[in-house]
Amino acid sequence: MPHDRPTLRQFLLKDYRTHGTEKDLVFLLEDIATACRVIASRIRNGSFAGDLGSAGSTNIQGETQKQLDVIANDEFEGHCRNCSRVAALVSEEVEDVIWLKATPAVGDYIVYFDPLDGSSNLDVNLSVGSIFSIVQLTEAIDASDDRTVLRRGTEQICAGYAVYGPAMSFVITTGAGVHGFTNHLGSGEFRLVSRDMTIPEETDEFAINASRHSSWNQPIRRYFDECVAGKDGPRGKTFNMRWTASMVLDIHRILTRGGVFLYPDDSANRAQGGKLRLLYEANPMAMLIEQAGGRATTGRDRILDVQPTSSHQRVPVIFGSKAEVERIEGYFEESPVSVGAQDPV
Ligand code: P6P
Repeated sequence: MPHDRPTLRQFLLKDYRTHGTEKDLVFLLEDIATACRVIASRIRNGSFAGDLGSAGSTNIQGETQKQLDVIANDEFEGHCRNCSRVAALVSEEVEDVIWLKATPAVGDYIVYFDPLDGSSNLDVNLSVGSIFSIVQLTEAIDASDDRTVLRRGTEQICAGYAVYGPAMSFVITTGAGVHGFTNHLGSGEFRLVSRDMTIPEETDEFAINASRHSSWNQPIRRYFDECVAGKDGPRGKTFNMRWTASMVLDIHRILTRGGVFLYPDDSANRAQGGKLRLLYEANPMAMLIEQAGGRATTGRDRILDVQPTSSHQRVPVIFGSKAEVERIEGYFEESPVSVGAQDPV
């Protein structure tokens, strides 16, 4: 029993005393952690409960929803409703903003979440995750106007994710570093295992879906081609590649040992702005990456500075080890192509 390691509540209450994290936020994070534990159990028992496979519906993204996408969404929504300070929810799986209060007040929270990231891995028993972040209102807002949830990533006060893997991880930041917890099966508690997770500035490991090479723009193709050219190429060293088809897992690896994750816009997704969604995928991960000493960019702009224009807006993402991301940003600066525009032929 890892009794010498603080539980999530003990850690957050200490955070409350030292960094002024509000008790309502502590209890909301505990509710989100509980939702993740329930989701983990539904995944592990999915085969027996008939929870695997398609829900027979499509989400706003035009993606076929898995039953567990819907189950995970309902768990997040249900647990966030326990907190009287949550004014609104923005979910990958729900087209409209879910308003929980008719008159949101200063100090209330907006919770953004991707309840099940990488769900295409479920049917083949590969790991998946959940992503969330929280904004606190500094002014009263109009609950009849969905545009009031369109907040820059710099407004997030908290971000985190769960990994449903061989062990269950729960990683969070409240703006004072990134801290990792593991679910202890015996007690059911999340206990601290990684304090102040830090991304090494250099790396020789990248994550990208290389099958999309022919549709990337020039800066991305240049970066990838130089990496795979190995020690005889311009980088003068050998690189390793990973691709898990679940961003949460790739980011957890990067927070643990460094690396760079790229999901650039390409000729197939450029009209939509890219693949990954800004509010509940890119922004939470960007906060975590920066809090751990890494960089998070679209190629030309800091992710956290992007002003959202719609709830399900997509952006190109490049996350990870500072020196590697800066190199890629340099390639964009040297290239006439702008993010979102077609490569010059
Ligand atoms: P592809 C999962 O659907 C996701 O949104 C990310 O978690 C993941 O990195 C990416 O899409 C995988 O995309 O094109 O490789 O299936």
